[in-house]
Amino acid sequence: MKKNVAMLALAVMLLGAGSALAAEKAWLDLENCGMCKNLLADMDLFEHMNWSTHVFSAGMIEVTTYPDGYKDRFDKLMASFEACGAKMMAGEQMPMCGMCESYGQLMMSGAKMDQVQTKAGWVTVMTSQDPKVVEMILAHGRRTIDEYAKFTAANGAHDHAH
Ligand SMILES: [Cu+2]
Repeated sequence: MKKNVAMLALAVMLLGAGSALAAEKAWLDLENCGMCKNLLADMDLFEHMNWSTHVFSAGMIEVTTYPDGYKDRFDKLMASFEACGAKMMAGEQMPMCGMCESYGQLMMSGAKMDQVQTKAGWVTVMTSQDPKVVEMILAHGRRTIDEYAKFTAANGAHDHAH
C-alpha cells in the first residue's frame, strides 16, 4: 500500500499547486521528476523491472514485475516513493513529469486505485464508476502506453524477455 501513500501525497501536493501547470511538459521525465527519479537510484533494478500499462472498459491496469531476488530492492524503491510522498505532504515542492501530475489529478478526481501484490510484483487497477473519470483514466493510460513505447524505442533497454 506504500505506493498509495505516495500517490495520495501527490494529490495533496497538486491541490496546493492548482492547475496552473497547463503548459505542456514531458510525459515521462525520469531525470527531472521528483517522483520518477527514485527509479534511477538503483539502475540494476530499473533495468530488470518490467512495467506495462493496459486499458480496458472500466479504466487501466498497470503491471510491474521484477525477477526473483529483487524483492528487497523493489521494497526499497517503494520506500523511497513513500519518503518522497511524505516530503510533499510536509509542503516541499518538487518538479513533476506530466505522467505523475496526471496521476495526481486522477486521484483528486476520485479514481479508485486497487493494488494487488503478486509473487513477482504488483498489479495496480485504476477504475471509476463515473464515466467522465473513466475517460480521464483511459486518456492517461493511452498516453502512457504511447509515451512508454517511444521511451523504450529511444532507450533501447528495458524491453527484454526474461
Ligand atoms: Cu514522474
